[in-house]
Amino acid sequence: MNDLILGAAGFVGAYAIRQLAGSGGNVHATKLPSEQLAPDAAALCTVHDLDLLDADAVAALLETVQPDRILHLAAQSSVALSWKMPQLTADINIKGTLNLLEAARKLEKQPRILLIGSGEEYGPLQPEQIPVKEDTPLHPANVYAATKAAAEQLAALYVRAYGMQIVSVRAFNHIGPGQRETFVAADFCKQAAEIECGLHEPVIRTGNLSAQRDFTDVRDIVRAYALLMERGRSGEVYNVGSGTAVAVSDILAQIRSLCTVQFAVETDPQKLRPVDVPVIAADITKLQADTGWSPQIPLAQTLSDMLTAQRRLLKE
Ligand code: A2R
Repeated sequence: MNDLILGAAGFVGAYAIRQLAGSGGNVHATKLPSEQLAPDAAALCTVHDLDLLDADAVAALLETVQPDRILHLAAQSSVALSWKMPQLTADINIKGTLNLLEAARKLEKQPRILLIGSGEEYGPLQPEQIPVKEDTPLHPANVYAATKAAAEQLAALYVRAYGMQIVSVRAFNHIGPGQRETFVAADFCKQAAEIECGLHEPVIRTGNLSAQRDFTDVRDIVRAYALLMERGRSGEVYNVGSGTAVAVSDILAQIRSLCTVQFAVETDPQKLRPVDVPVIAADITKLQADTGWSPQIPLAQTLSDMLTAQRRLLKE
């Protein structure tokens, strides 16, 4: 079994390599030329440089690797950056996906593709729509979400038009050690670790603390991806999340209880978004019915692992 992971140098990539290599697959992974894979993950796979915006290079790589399955993680994945760089976000998330679909369509042996979208695609939800089911209409409320919805529509079209084997995911917030601080839990853990070390005044700066999100450990997320690559139904969309909404203020409270020093909290207007969605939580009935998956790592464990990883980074 040849597995190809696109965008493997990102946060999820290293975890996905470990997951797929661990289940016996022959794993190929791509990264941008400027990126590095985590050394332990790189040792488990064949690494290729690939810019998804280079359509010829995407086609050539797929011809060489002849993948049985493709996990498409490559993206501009930050909502905040998507407001600042909308064209770049659209290029990578839409045109990049189209380059993949076109290259895969032309292969003699069709690979199965797992396309990773986002719970952000749903946009603002009424209380009665939560937890949100996959058949809920999409009303993306930021540039990132709109590009992910567009990529998913293109994939659905390629399934109908060309009979391709594509399973789509709407992933909800995933967190864990190694995540960049453009994401809220990682940001808080980094600030807390810096305060503990005396590198930072004892104040954590936050955006909107009342937002509620569906947080899942990245190690549980990649386990769900592996199961969907195996058992997901082509042409279907699956929510991947915990099924429970947690307020960002609760994440901060849990980090406070793990932190060895006291800190104050201040709102940083830079961290507020032009449009924010108050509550997001996934209905994961379909994922559970088709794969048997359920999350196993408690939030407290994830946050403790993230804070430990940040403390270790600061000591290096
Ligand atoms: O933006 P960078 O330099 O960190 O690189 C990201 C990479 N990437 C690309 N790869 C190939 N060709 C491109 N033109 C291109 N532009 C960006 O994709 C990064 O290494 C990777 C995506 O990783 P993250 O941004 O860390 O996302 P994460 O958290 O691993 O999420 C994976 C997927 C994404 O599709 C998200 O939108 C979704 O899960 O939630």
